[in-house]
Amino acid sequence: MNKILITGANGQIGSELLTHLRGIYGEDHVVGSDIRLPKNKDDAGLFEIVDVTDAHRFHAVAKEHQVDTVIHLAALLSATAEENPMKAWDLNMGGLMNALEVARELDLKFFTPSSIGAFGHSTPKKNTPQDTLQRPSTMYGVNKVAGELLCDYYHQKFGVDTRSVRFPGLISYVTPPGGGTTDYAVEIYYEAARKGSYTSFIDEHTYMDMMYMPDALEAIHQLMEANPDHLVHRNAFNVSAMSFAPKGIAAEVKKHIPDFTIDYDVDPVRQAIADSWPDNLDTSAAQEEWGFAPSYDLASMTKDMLTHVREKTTNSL
Ligand code: VAH
Repeated sequence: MNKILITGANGQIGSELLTHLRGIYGEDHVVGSDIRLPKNKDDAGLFEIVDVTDAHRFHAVAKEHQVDTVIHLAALLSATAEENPMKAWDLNMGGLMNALEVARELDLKFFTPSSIGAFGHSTPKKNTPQDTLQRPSTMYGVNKVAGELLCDYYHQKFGVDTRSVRFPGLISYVTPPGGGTTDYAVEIYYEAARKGSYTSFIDEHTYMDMMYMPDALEAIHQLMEANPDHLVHRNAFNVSAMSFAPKGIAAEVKKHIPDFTIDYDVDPVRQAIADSWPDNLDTSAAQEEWGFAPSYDLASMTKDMLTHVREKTTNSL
């Protein structure tokens, strides 16, 4: 990669990926884009307003900046997509098709994330294989499976260098997620720091795969720089760093905030989504084909998250 266009650059992944890749490739080698400028306009760097459902604008911006890579992140997440499935289809699939067409027309490398949401009730829940049944029961999951198949199609049919990972729940302190089923695992840190307690919308015993954002950002960089000759798979690799349930992350928070308490007010919509997802993934293909190796586990992530969230909470007082 030399010149990169990121869509959805104001989002949970995009806002941090912009900084991460600019630190590697240089400020002027990474163009951010989203449907509006970022809040901190002054230090936004190269940034364009792009609605990914506008194919002409999307193509024009990629051509004008002479990028060699598109990292397409603009999408609605699982819970929001379930509330508004038609809007999710239009944005998640219409935007993806436009992104793939731009990559084909301009001969660009291409990345877009899939998700553990691409699996369903009939998928083996434990040690979920790289190649297995994918019959999701959510619009988000349908979008992700269709997206994986489209990305493989554009590679096989048109030779586009498409690569993707199935992200687990991503946890970060920079930009809060929006509309995700795994968002509880971010909220718990903020609520623990603010008021010493948290009410979880996911049942205490529900396991889901998770990863700290620094590991997710480096996974994108590593995969995109991997030798294509070593890739047996492309769209999309299972990646995860840990698997826990709300009771597990709560116990880890209590090690830092002994009086912390958690209770439960389960949201049936997001609980149903979580119940359809795996407990933990087999990530051996990503390890073997491009050296995936996350650095953070639940203990080290919790220590780092609470340090930064406490700083943000104190500064915002
Ligand atoms: C969501 N955070 O909850 C996203 C992600 C695996 C979860 O896809 O929708």
